[in-house]
Amino acid sequence: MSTPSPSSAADARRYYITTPIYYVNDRPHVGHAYSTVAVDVMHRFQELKGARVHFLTGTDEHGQKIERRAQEEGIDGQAFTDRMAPPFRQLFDTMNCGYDDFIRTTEPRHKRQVQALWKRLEESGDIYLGEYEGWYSVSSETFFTEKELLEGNLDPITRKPVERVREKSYFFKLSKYGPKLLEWFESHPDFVQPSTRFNEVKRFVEGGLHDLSISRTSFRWGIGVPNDPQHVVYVWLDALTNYLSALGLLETGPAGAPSGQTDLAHFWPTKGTLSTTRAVHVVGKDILRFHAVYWPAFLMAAGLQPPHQIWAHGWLTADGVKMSKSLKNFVSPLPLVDALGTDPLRYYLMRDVAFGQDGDFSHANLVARYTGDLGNGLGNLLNRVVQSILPKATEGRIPTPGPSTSLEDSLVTLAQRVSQDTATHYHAFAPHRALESIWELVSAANKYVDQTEPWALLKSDPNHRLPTVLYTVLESLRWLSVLLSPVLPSKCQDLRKQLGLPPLAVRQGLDLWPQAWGALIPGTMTQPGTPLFPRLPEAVQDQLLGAPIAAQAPPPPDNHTKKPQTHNSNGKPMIEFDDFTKVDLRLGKVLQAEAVPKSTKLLKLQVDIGEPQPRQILAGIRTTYAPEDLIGKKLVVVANLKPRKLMGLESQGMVLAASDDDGLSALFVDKDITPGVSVG
Ligand code: ME8
Repeated sequence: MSTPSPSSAADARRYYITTPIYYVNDRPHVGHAYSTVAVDVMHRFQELKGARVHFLTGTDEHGQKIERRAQEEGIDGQAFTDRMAPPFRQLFDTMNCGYDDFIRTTEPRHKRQVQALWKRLEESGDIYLGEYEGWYSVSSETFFTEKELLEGNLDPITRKPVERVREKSYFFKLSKYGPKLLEWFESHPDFVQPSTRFNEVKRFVEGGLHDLSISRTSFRWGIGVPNDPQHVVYVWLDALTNYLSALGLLETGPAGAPSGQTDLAHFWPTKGTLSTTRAVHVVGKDILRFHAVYWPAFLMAAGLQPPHQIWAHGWLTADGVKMSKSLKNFVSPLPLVDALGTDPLRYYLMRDVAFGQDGDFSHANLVARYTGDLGNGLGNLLNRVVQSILPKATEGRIPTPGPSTSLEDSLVTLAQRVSQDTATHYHAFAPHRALESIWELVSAANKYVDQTEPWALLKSDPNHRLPTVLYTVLESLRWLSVLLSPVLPSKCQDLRKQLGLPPLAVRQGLDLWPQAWGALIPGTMTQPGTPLFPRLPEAVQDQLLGAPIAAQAPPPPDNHTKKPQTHNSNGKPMIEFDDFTKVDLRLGKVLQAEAVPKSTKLLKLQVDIGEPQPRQILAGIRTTYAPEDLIGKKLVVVANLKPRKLMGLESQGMVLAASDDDGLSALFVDKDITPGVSVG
């Protein structure tokens, strides 16, 4: 039997892991959940291995983008950000992300640190006053050179228009740090992951660095530059400093010496603690340059150690285009959590997209992973043994195993290999690989049940072979409850409870990773509960499968090169007149309307569009219209859309409606026009 082993010195280290801090210009979406869940997975893995972890996330609340949004709302920046920040925290709570700290850049603790960092950069002689003239993108709060822009002076990432700026500005002597950065890259070959991204960073620095404008004078919503209140600190210098502020690193003490400060300050590496302290920033690839070039240069100038690693993951995309607040082509995570639960969404995000690469979000894959991997794979394995057989075989107690055969031996060997592989993959920030590896064990254990047929042994050999078989499956499930816990934290607690095990209790210096077979104690009472992943009701499946991605968006930019404009400002592809005439838009009159049972959104309409029989059309407008409001109304119908099924009912067209966050409005016609006439 195995007992948890004290971890090696390397695992007993401090581990500081951060997400980006997110702009609060809009509501959070599944992309923000993605980064934060990924960091949560790594944090939970490191804790299982006995590390002392500090996990930081938060919100980026200054800058012109936020100021403009606040002005649109007619409120000041503080009131606006106070309203916009909580949904981010709530989303991360809903996603069960166990962050240790949530920092907001409007907090006094952060402002003090930004001003302290500024003073250090000034003391090192790396700041001078000048004038900036060039392009600025408010949507990504970034300065761009002319050649980086897309056709039509568009930001290469957000595709929003950039603005010409000319104003007094303080500059940071970034150009001076090119050689030092290249030296750092050379001596820290893992500084940026994945390595292909590291190559891009190196090429960028090798191409020569320009000094960086680090203050703005044309707006006010930011942190004042010490001793020059006309200027606010550039929002990226402000934002990056959050990683130090949360540790209180610059609170006191001379440059480069975190000593004498809070214990948290020891999470930032110094030359003396490199082997025991790791600081890792996980970011999306869109913001790698800020983290891998500007940030280490600022830190070097301030006499501080750069972080250990920057991990740049890929994007969740819709039709190949990054989901983003500015393009509004994103999926909202909360309805998915309502439909499936938190852990299945975490699983999908970590499994379906290779970490480091882009991946299209797919409702169909989400449902397939839930039903297949989770329900039929893991859930079924537990169910087959703990629910179905154990109560009959042992009255629910863990049996004492007898001698093993080659079938058990090979399952144990496989479990041991899977455990090692899984740890390697988590270590390497490859949660998709870790899960692939874990599912080798899920499948092998299910196959073992098929081969050993415990339900037959219950009759033929209940006292000899059956206990060994049941113990083997139960112990496999115990291993799975640890291996999977970084990704499925609450389902694994449930799984452990059903196995009669206590929750996993992480402790610094204690390695809980499964190593030796046989820790389940015979005689322990199991507690069969409800299935881990109950079958999805058909209505929920239909709703998920019919769910649209909020808006269509243009194809990805081709590495910042200029391309002819193929999309309009709404991200829609430009079409020929002939394409437009293919759509048969017709005036329809609503004859009957009724709610679709079990659907909160759908109404079933019978619409006269000038044909002998009315058309049955399902319209997702129930949240705004009662059926009786619609009878006799004339609206615009797409009459040549191929029929499709929603909630088991055929929809033979589509009703046009406009919607935003606050609701929707169907496109009614206000004159008495004959049903069936073309609209165009
Ligand atoms: O850039 N797929 O904030 P932001 C995957 N405030 N991840 C995505 C994503 C997608 N489609 N969309 C967003 C900022 N993200 C700055 C950061 S850090 C000091 C300052 C995630 O609100 C991803 O991590 O634009 C990306 O880097 C981050 O959100 C950008 O969030």
